[in-house]
Amino acid sequence: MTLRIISGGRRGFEAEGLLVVGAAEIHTMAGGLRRGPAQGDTAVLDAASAGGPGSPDAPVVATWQSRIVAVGSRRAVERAIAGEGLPLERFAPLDADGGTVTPGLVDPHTHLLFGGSREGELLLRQRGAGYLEILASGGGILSTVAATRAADEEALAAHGRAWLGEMLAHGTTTIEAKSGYGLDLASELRLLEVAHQLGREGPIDVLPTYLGAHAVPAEFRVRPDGTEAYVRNVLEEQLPGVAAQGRARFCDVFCEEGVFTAGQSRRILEAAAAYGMAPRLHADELAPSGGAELAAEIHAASADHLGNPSEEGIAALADAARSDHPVVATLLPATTWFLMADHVAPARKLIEAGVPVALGTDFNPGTSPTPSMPLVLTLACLTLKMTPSETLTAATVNAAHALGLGDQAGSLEPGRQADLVIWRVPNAAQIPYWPGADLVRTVVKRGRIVVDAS
Ligand code: IZC
Ligand code: ZN
Repeated sequence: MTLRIISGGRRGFEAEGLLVVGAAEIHTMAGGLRRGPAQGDTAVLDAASAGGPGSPDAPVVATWQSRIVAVGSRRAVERAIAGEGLPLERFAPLDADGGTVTPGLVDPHTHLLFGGSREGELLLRQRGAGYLEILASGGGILSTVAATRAADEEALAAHGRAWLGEMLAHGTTTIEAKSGYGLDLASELRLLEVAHQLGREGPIDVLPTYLGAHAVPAEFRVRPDGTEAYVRNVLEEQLPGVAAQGRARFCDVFCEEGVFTAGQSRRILEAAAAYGMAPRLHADELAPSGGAELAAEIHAASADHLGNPSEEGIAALADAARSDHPVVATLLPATTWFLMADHVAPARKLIEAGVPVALGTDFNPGTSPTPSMPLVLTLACLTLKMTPSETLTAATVNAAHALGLGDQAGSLEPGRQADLVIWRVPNAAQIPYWPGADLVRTVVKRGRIVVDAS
């Protein structure tokens, strides 16, 4: 097999049409954010019940330039193309060869950009050290901060480009990328700028999030009022600077016992919202810390991790799900797995309570060094007891909603971005079923073939 990643240069390039034919299944994810029993509804069109992949009733997807034109039976799609006045002969056939078609995967929680690596912590944890214990002794996030501050823009961009290539090869077409390894204004701005530029470069769309409140940096730790002084630095110096730069779409805080309290997180996220950065948060990753409750209270776009939320926190997210401001629960099972944690996110409880669930990699050098969303789907099935269909929803339409992109990405519907993956398996249940296998055959981003492993 030859894998060809054809990245870069999407701006200014106009693809013409593609007609994706020969799929055994097309999971359209049409119909918006999913919750409760609908979490597992992937709005699938299958060829077998339409007379086989060669039949005029078999499902196809048509894209024109950067958008989806139509999805449905070949007959209906050709009619729709004609109805739009588009030239059918300029739609190049793309043969899925009996594979499965899904929207491009959306990874709504990554720490894409950092210097260095932390493989040493794996050994420390195997010998019994705790995550927060390693952080308190100056390791963990703080060791990545030292390496990141020492890295220039070029080095960070080269690192980001390489990992984005990995993500693309695993079927991811849109990501969120947090800062949070600079922890001073200049370094945070550098991370946000590089994330923004990598998104412009393409083909993956990159949405930058400001995470200045990821940890208290070493220069503040030596002060008796260190945490509070750093929170004031975030509020008075970093947030205005980040707002003036204009790159960050979201603001995030590591709301966790021993890191930032719910009260400190609220002050930061409310100030950020006033600057136009929508709130999302690291909520109750390790211990119940009021993160889920805060996410519901401030109408966060998403509450992430939820490895150990309180019952009240789950109830608050369930109430939010019934309101006009549903908070997406973004679960990160690769992290609990890699930390060998004794808690995992209560995915079944959340789904049964009607909370919309998304999945992300949490790609970072300490607790989840994997760029692979398919691996995350496997871990969600095995450790969170989500069904394969629920995981696919979580990695597409619900993840897009967690990023405020529900009307652009995460589903195959007319008008949405033409972001899709052809998987070399005959049904979507096999995507999490072969962990570690390379199942991506073709990736299309904004109507262009950007990975071709056929
Ligand atoms: O570098 O340890 N939990 N932030 C919050 C992380 C994990 C990333 C890290
Ligand atoms: Zn994270």
